[in-house]
Amino acid sequence: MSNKPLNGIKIIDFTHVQAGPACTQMLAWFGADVIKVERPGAGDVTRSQLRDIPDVDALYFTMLNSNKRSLTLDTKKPEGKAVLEKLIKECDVLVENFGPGALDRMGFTWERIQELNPKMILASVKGFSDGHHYEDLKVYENVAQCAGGAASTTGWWKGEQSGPMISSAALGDSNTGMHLAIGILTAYIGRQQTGKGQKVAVAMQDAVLNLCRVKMRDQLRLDKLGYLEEYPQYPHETFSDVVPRGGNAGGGGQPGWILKCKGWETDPNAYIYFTVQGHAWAPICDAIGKPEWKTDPLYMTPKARQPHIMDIFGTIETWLQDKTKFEAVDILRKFDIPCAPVQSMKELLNDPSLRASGSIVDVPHKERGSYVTVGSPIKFSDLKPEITGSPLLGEHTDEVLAELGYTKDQIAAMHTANAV
Ligand code: CAO
Repeated sequence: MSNKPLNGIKIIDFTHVQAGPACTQMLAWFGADVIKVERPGAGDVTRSQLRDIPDVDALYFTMLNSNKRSLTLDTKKPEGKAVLEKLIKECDVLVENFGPGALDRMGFTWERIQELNPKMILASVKGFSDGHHYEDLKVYENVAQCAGGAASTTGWWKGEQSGPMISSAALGDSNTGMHLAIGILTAYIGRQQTGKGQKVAVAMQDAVLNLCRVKMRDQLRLDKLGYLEEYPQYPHETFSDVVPRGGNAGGGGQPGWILKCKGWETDPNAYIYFTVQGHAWAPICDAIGKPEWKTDPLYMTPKARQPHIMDIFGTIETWLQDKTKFEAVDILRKFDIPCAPVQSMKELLNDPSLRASGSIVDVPHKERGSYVTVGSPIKFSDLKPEITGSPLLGEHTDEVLAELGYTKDQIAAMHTANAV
């Protein structure tokens, strides 16, 4: 394998489920040696969750753990603890996302870790930050979306479907992992200056809130003004004192909505997202065959359009009714209108551009043959991440123990201690 920028960085990957594994997987793609420490017998719970093939690692696991090595250790037993101690002495980073206090209960407090290796960077994901009044809570994705402000500001504000809504994007899990990766690399660069490690923590609530900062912006504006002019409630409905849910509204300075295209009656994704950029009004009128709107005072300015923006979207939908989402985008792109088809997972899986860019890749796997996964969304001019298959449970136990100096007999004894 060719040289990668993170070659030489050794990471103990004491993570499970999604938030931690997404972080360490990305660091592994960029060259770090990521050793996943797993409980003997079962390993990361995602190995067996939502399986599509009996007795084979689930896609939930394979898609979050590529490019890693797997070491099985019972870190509650003395033999396992001893190996973990050796690893801590030899590695640069320990990443974990256990429930609050689990690492301390195992005997690996921050003080102990520093004693073993003052250069160690300890990186943690928790639901809430240290000292937070909910710091003791265990947290999964949707819990974080609720705690971090995403759920209260997503969804419909009236009608049968109203109520807080969860996004399918992993704002709590993978997003927190990405924040943690930035923290780890920052601490690593810091260590080059100081020679010392440090503790890096990202709370899922904070990572969600960080992505919701424009909604906090809206709360502050609402507090001052009493209304939010870009929300669909404006100007015909009343605002309460909290940011309302805006359905599919643009959310920024330009109105937008999801519009039906040809076939929407049977295809759940026959829609496009359409954005009305203020300065692109003339091309929009030309594109949808309404040139007279360019000079009509009821349509000429964003302010004039806002009171009947939903009717304008209705007219655009009429224009769309004989066009598929792809045909529509092909027309609108010629007019420089920001828009996109609503893409299904099936369409994304088969998208030749995503394959060509490496954003979707096929990787070999010892038991599956191969599996499709989402590749690196970060592209470099001098680095092409090669995505390799996820490890089988304990696949690299002997190899890692040997690297730590264990003899064949000691490794055999470890297998006996690991036996469940
Ligand atoms: N050997 C022995 N014991 C091990 C082990 C190993 N190799 N690996 C883990 N364990 C033990 C831990 O020591 C801990 O034991 P105790 O609770 O007795 O101290 C236990 O396994 C793991 O506990 P947990 O609290 O992490 O696991 P859980 O399934 O009850 O909770 C989760 C899962 C995700 C809710 C919790 O880990 C959590 O809140 N993590 C922080 C936030 C987070 O990352 N959430 C997102 C997960 S991605 O969706």
